[in-house]
Amino acid sequence: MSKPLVVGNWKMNGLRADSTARVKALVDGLRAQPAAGVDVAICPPFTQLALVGSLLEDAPVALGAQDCHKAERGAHTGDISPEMLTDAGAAYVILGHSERRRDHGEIDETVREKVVAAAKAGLTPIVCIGETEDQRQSGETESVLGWQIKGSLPDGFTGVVAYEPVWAIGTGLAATSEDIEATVGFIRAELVRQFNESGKTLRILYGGSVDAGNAGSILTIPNVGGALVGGASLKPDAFLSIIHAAP
Ligand code: G2H
Repeated sequence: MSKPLVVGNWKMNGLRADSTARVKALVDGLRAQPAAGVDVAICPPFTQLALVGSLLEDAPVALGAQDCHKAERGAHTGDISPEMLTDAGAAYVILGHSERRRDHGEIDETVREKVVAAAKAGLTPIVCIGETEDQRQSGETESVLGWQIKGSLPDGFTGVVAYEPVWAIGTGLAATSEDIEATVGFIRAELVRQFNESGKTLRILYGGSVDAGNAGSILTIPNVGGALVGGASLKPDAFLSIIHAAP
């Protein structure tokens, strides 16, 4: 099995000054207390990629982005291609986050096309799936996740899957360990059904109100291979605690 992966998703947060301070604190923290057994990445907004990338030089932290277009280049005003991300030093890209599905109407097919393009450019896609509160209440969690896996992940997928129950995002209310274990177990079974042998080793992250207090229990749940961290990744001390909580 690969190392646990802890990814900070800064979402739409980060100006030059606070990005610099945050990255410096993270890098200093990892120098003082290394986390060699954990893969760490941070995904700032597009405008901070170059700055953050330069601050991460020689640091054991990879750079990622929060979205990309499916096309390599061309007439797509306001968009960013996968190749532009690799050119900026990114190794990862988050795709299909529920906030993009909500704010930009992204559907599974769009996500799948972006995953193909990102992988072709050499990026590791982190594909987010998760049910809403209504879907959960009406007992549709497994069918929703099953459709998202089928629809968002292309043949030969080799990236990372992030299970983010929408009702747990930014609410301070993470799913319980029992719920995460059951749902991630279901996701693992679906990945094996879709990808056979390779589905057994794909990394599955949990995301949704991960913080310094709950990371230790979440990161040791079977089949959980790391965390996608939003709010707490903006606070270096909390993010470092999460990284160090990884088994
Ligand atoms: C879920 C997560 C990061 P937060 O979106 O992707 O955010 O940790 O703030 O719930």
